[in-house]
Amino acid sequence: MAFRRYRALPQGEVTVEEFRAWLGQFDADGDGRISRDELQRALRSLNLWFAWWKARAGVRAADANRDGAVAGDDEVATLFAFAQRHLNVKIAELGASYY
Ligand SMILES: [Ca+2]
Repeated sequence: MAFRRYRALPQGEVTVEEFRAWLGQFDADGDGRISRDELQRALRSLNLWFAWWKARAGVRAADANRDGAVAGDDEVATLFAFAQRHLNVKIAELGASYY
């Protein structure tokens, strides 16, 4: 995939809905799941360092059913929490239930 332009995350605080919408554009094969490769592309678009490592860590943290991808509301919510802790994404309205 060459120089496709991705929508950036909104500036300032990000809600889980915004995060999910942003993440969805990296679902290259459209299967509704974010694989490690797809997450890596997402993190690269944020100009994050160590995108490969962070994608691996993010999927590992969020992939509750161990199918190798982030899928479903619960796993996206966990990834969202991971992004807040490790990727310096500012998160709005993060409920205690995500922990
Ligand atoms: Ca996918």
